[in-house]
Amino acid sequence: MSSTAAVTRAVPKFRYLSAWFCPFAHRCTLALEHHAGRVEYEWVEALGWEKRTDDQNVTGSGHEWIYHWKSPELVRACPGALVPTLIPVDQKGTPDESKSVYESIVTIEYVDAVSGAQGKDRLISEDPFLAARARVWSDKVNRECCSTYYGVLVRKDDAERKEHFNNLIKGLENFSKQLEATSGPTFLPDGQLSNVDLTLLPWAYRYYVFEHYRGPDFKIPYTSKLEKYHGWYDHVISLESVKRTLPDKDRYLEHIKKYADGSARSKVANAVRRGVAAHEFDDEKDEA
Ligand SMILES: N[C@@H](CCC(=O)N[C@@H](CS)C(=O)NCC(=O)O)C(=O)O
Repeated sequence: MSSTAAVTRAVPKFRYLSAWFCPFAHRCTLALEHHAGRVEYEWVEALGWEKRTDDQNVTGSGHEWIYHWKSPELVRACPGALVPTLIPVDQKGTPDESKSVYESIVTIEYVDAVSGAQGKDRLISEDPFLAARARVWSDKVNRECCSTYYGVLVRKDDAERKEHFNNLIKGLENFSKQLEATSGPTFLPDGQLSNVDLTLLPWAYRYYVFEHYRGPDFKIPYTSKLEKYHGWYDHVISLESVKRTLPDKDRYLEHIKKYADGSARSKVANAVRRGVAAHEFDDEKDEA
């Protein structure tokens, strides 16, 4: 055997602690499906909601939705007990909770790193400059285009909702302008999918709920400043690896009602109700 002969590589396997509705987890699902065949996973639904009477008047709606159930495995494997959480499983099938990985944007990078993919299949560019730029933009779209989503839904005052919506549109315009710098419809050149696309996509797919719960003024407009954004969206949403991950729109609409009527109690909802951005939640202050 020559020293350059390919070594057979064991496909990395995971228990994937997730929740069907969760856009943060959706990021991780997108990475796992992008690398289907190069990584394997077992989906474990790890959160359960329950509707209760709001005795303490926490939500002001007369009722509250709380997480009545979190899988014990999730509580053990992730300090904040949040999905997505990935637990590696060895070739004999034994999970190692001491090596769990969480935080959705980190999970994208991790899945990409263990996938063994190369070149244009990578979600983190092999070019250090492009990879660095993508990390900056992944964080930026998270703050400007994803966190603002909860402000539009959870805040009660219409002017405040509008302010969050306008900030979201500004974020999409910034993203749109960056897309002009590439040759392809994606953030990286030549149509290569990246952590930036996967960070934004779960929310971009969910923006339709605004029109339903907040009216026509909250529809993402088709302006010239957003032309590239819409082109990006149409491209990424039609990819086969993405289509496999999309939750049913009516089912999700029903789920997100608890955020739209202010009765959801989760770390993200509690943080936004308290007046800070969704990504600034505090494990202690915002514990549901
Ligand atoms: N910063 C985390 C946020 C994840 C998150 O908030 N996930 C929600 C489900 S959509 C969750 O697990 N919530 C549990 C809780 O609020 O206690 C990430 O990016 O992974």
